[in-house]
Amino acid sequence: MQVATMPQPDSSEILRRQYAEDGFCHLPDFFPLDEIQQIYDDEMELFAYQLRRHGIPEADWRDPAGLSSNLRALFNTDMEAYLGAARQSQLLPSIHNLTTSPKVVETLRSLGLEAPVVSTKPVCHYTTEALTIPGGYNRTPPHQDWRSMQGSLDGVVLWIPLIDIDELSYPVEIIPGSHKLGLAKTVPHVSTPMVMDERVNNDDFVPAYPKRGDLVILSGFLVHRTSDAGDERVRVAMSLRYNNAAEPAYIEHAFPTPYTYSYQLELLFENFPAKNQVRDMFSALAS
Ligand SMILES: O=C(O)CCC(=O)C(=O)O
Ligand SMILES: [Fe+2]
Repeated sequence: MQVATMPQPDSSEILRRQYAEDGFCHLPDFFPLDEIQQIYDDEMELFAYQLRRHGIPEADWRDPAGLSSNLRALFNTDMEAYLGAARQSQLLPSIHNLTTSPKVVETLRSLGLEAPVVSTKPVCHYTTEALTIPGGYNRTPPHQDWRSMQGSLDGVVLWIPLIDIDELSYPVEIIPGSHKLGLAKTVPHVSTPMVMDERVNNDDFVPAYPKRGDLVILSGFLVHRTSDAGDERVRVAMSLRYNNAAEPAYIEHAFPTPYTYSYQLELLFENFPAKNQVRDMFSALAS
């Protein structure tokens, strides 16, 4: 006798429904560890170039204490150099490869982003109290990323730890289901507009503890923040943002963006580069 069975949803359908319900998902072991390690090493190499320039002894950056002492040493010696290295890390090919990797793009599609497009540059996070820029903020207050992205309604943030996250590594805290609030009310904050809305309670935040290789996906509307719970170790993570070019409201608004990108017309350093510097560089290349 034939038994009628309901068609079973496949795993990407289950994921999509879960994501639609919760506003986030945590995908364990999503990335090969060597890809994550490569990104981590590439980032640390940038800080190392600046440490070497200053003659600061380098510690082993794969050791949490070494990582912390390298970054703090540079931060305390030359904040411009620290910020330059941190900024430069946004432009690493290894990060851009991961941003556009087929598995990531496929996963975005499975969450309903029919035509995924990158919203803005990746953001690299180096989080610990000692690396707070004076007058700045090293963590994020409760916020929704859609307010800064202002792209498609189904825009997402991928949050990717480069180290294992535990209770004391400034975990990201989220409010499951808060994406359904839509755009929440905010007040100004030095870091990013802070959600201050009667529908959002402090007690509703829950921390996420993804490990290296895991992927956490957040709806642009999910309310989240950085936990205060951290120690002297540096928490290294990055976030990637995407929109869906096929989303009707985004099309209707002609693919707007709040991000501005421009450049300064004046030379940054007077008399640089001198003629011989360019010639010497190419001579060295030819030798
Ligand atoms: O890394 C964090 O603590 C928060 C990052 C975040 O909210 C973001 O990148 O949008
Ligand atoms: Fe965020």
